[in-house]
Amino acid sequence: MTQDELKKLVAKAAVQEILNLLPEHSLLGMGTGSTVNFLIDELKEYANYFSGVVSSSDATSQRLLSNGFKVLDANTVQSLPLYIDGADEIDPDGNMLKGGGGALTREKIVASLASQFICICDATKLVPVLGQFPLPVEVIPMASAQIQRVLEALGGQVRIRNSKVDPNLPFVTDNQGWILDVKGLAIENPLALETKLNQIPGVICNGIFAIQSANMLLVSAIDQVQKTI
Ligand code: ABF
Repeated sequence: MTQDELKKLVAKAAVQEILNLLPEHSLLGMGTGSTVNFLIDELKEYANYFSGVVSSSDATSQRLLSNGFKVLDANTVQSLPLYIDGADEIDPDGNMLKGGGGALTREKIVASLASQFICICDATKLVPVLGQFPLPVEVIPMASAQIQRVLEALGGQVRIRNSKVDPNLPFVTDNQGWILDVKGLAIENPLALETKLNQIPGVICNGIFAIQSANMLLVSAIDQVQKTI
C-alpha cells in the first residue's frame, strides 16, 4: 500500500472510533495535515452529527466548511471531549513531534481544550526516540536570530523554514510567526525539552507534544489498523 492509502485506511478507522466515543451533538477538535484531510473526507457524511468543530488551522477550517461542518472559534467553547490529529513522529509513550505543516501552535491550543487526544498516522511515523524529523519551533520574527543561537548551543542545526510560494521569503504561520526547523537533537526526554524550549523569550511554541501526549494511537500498517497506548 502507498503511504496515502495507509493514511486513508487509518482515517476510515478513526471515523468509527469517533462515532463510538462521542454522542450526537458533540463538539470535536480537528488537527491539520494530509491524514486529517483524509479524515475530513471520510467524516463528511456525518457533518451534522457534530454541533461544531474547533480547527487548528485556516486550511482545516476551509476544508471543514466546504464539507458542510460548522466551524467554531476556540474562544467560544469551554472544553472539547476529543481532539484528533496526525503527527510527524510518535514514540511508544505517545509523545509526539508535530508541526511539519506549520500549524503546531494552534494544534497545541486546540488539543489543550480537549480531554482526549487521538493521534492518527501510518506506521512510518512510529519511532523509538523523537528527533529524526526536524523539530519545528515557531518564533516571533524579531527574536529568530537569538533563538537560533540558543538552539545551536543546545546542539541543533537550525534553518529558518522558507515559504513554498517564494523560497526567498520565510514561511509565515497563521499567527504571523516564523518556523525554525531544528535537526540533530536526540530527544531522549521530550517533557524536559518541551518545557525548556518554552522558556526561551520569543518562542511561541515548539513541536514537542509531551506535556499533553496522545491518549490513543490509531496506526495503519500493511492492511490493518492497530489501536494502542
Ligand atoms: C499535523 O500534520 C502536523 O502536526 C504534522 O506536521 C502533520 C502530519 O502529517 P501528515 O500530513 O502526514 O498527516 O498533524
